[in-house]
Amino acid sequence: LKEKGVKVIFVLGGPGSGKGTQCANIVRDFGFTHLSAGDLLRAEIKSGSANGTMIQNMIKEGKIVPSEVTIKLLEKAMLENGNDKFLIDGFPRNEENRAAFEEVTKIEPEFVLFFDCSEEEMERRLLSRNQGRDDDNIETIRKRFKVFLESSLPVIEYYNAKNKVRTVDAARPINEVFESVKIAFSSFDK
Ligand code: UP5
Ligand code: MG
Repeated sequence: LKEKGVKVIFVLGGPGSGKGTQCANIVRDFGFTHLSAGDLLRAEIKSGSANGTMIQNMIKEGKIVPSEVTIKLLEKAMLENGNDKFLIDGFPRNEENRAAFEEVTKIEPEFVLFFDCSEEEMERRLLSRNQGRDDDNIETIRKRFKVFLESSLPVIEYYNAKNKVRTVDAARPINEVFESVKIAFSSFDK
């Protein structure tokens, strides 16, 4: 992947901060391919793979799936796709995810797009999403918030220390958030 000149942007933010919604806009306007780690894991459950039950249980508990599983799915998706620029949404979720991805792929992100949003707003969005996700119930949502604070925010801090984080106030309406997203991408024209 690295030899192919593949470029990666990590799209991070709490559960319900709008990662998937804004990635769809970025794909439309900037020609990236969107890879949601959560979507890839949910597809793996549906496909009836050997890891399916383990993944399903972890998502139900808001826990982070072992990085080897997620990285394999991300690598496969990138290799199967002809594009050379990818939005990786919802990954890496902890320090171990981050280190393993860099170790395996030798790829460092161009930058990290971080959607900053309050828990109250994220909770409201998740409870009204109604797409039948196993983890959109208040018990699991609380667990997801806790894991985000304890394990995922440190990843954002790690990249922040390297000046690689572009933060967007994600608590505003979808089109206003996208205006800020466009500014974050304006220095990445290709
Ligand atoms: N919405 C979006 N933007 C809005 C706005 N500006 N104003 C008002 N409403 C807005 O949006 C959520 C909802 O809010 C939607 O109804 C949308 O219309 C509305 P969405 O764009 O879906 O937000 P997103 O940030 O993508 O929320 P998501 O729930 O997908 O985030 P999570 O990070 O919780 O979920 P993910 O799928 O990434 O992961 C799920 C689980 O998989 C994890 O908890 C974990 O168990 C597992 N996982 C891993 O183990 N490893 C990984 O690497 C990835 C996932
Ligand atoms: Mg999502």
